[in-house]
Amino acid sequence: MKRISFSVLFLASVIAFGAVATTVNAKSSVEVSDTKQEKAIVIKGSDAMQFDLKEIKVKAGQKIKLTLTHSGKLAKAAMGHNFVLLKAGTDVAAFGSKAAAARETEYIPKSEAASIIAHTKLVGGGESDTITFTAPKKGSYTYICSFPGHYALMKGTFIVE
Ligand SMILES: [Cu+2]
Repeated sequence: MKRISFSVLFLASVIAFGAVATTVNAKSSVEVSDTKQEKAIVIKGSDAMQFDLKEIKVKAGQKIKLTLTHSGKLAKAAMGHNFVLLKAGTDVAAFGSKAAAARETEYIPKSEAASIIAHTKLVGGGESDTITFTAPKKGSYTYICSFPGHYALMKGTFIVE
């Protein structure tokens, strides 16, 4: 009698465990297919030293295809723009001054590579550049244009949900 009730209990727990495992599997597969969807973003930089987007929202782990377009007419040397996504906790002012001195690498300072998640190349009027990268973990990140003097105005928040 004792033996029978034990095996019934065992069987019940196997069924219960199986149900939990199925639920977990179903949920993670939904999340995976969600983040696998590539997100296309187009951001514009103007001759008035402005980005048209002040905020970009994506999901953690999502594949991002970002295009920066210079909607103006001014040359790269006078009004160049790039898109630089910085790691959380980066001192934007300190990064900006290092970037301003990195003219030979189009204002992407090699010494600060560890602070950069992704960046486009520098573009002039009418040009564009597209990059792909994977969204970092949940959080709030800052993106800037690192052309000298631009980050004060050309700055936005990259929100990962
Ligand atoms: Cu700029």
